Amino acid sequence: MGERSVRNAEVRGSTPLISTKIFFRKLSKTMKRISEVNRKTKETEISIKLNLSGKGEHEISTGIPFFDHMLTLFTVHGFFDLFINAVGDIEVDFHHTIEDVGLVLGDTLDKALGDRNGIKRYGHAVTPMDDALTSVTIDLSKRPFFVYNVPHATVAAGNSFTCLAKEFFRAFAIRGGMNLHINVFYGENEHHILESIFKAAGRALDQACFFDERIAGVQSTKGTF
Ligand SMILES: [Mn+2]
Repeated sequence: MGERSVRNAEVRGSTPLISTKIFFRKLSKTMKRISEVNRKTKETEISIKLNLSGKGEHEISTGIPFFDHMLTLFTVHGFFDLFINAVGDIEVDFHHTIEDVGLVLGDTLDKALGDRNGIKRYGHAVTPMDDALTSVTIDLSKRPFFVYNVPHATVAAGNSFTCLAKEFFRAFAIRGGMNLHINVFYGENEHHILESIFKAAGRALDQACFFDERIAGVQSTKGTF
């Protein structure tokens, strides 16, 4: 039943087959949740577009190939569509660019989520990658908190990235208004550990952003986040 027939039914004074409130709740489940944020500082210039109801399509360029690889895993396993163009002072080191992508992605997420009505709010995923096993738990409560329990890898990735990933996720959690717990149970290869983290993060966030038709308003006994 379309919006017009709902309206027509109301105009005619008859009882519509579907209430306007329910109709708009149904509409909100199918509409695209898209946002765009651009940010320029003396250290980085970043442009991000995000569609939370996507298909895993991506175009990611940060100037840091390993980071692009991780963000691609996050996008594909979270079924987001993500466009990132980041130009940063990577001649200094990767820190500014990685942290700032986290900040802007957090802002983009917050914007795409809007009032956060009707979403499950919580998401949890446990994801293996060869020798590594990671759990990521998310609460999109607008109460930012960040826990990062990641063991020191004995086999490092090309450039050690575990500390930089921490900066990315901390910035993402704070600006995205989420409680984010990353717990790596075990793993020895840093590349595998990080893959399991980014995949689990995508899967957990997909779950937390998912609409549940039983939820009216926000999923909180307070009635607000
Ligand atoms: Mn890989």
